[in-house]
Amino acid sequence: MTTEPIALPPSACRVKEAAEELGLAIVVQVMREPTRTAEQAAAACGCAVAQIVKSLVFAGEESGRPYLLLVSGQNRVDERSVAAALGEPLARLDAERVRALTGFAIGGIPPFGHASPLPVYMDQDLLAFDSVWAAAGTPFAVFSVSPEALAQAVGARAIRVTG
Ligand code: 5CA
Repeated sequence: MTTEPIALPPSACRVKEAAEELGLAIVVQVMREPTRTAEQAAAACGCAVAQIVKSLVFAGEESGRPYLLLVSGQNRVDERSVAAALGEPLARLDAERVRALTGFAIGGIPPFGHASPLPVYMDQDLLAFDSVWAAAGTPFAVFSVSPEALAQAVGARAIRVTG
């Protein structure tokens, strides 16, 4: 039996390095089962769907500015609540635009380490947990983190995303 550590895929490695730069201590785990959706990630991590962090990229309808929303896996974004918190309505972006802004493909988008810095807002429901799980750059890679530590590291403002 080999005891050699298995190298992280490049996208997951970028997330690990970005965490180090932020001073956030995380262990990136590559799962055997896909973690592409919140439901899959919860099953693979053995946690509640609500403990999964969805990293969703939107653009302001008026400003065109991109925003990153960190949303609890069981919550749907209520556009009116979020518009009230951000001061403008949001529009969804297509997968290519999301990839260009973040440097990652949908299903593995991490909450930091993006190609361009994005203003970050965190679903306040995530703060109810001691730990949450987020994607680490690929649809098989995840890490756990305290939601407070994550919010602090990325400078996230807590908002209500549900109606
Ligand atoms: N790895 C999992 C758990 S962390 C994950 O990344 N989940 S996620 O919810 O953050 O990523 C999938 C999300 O991408 C979906 O909830 C959906 O809102 C969004 N999405 C899926 N397809 C598209 C698309 N074509 N364009 C834009 N957004 C999309």
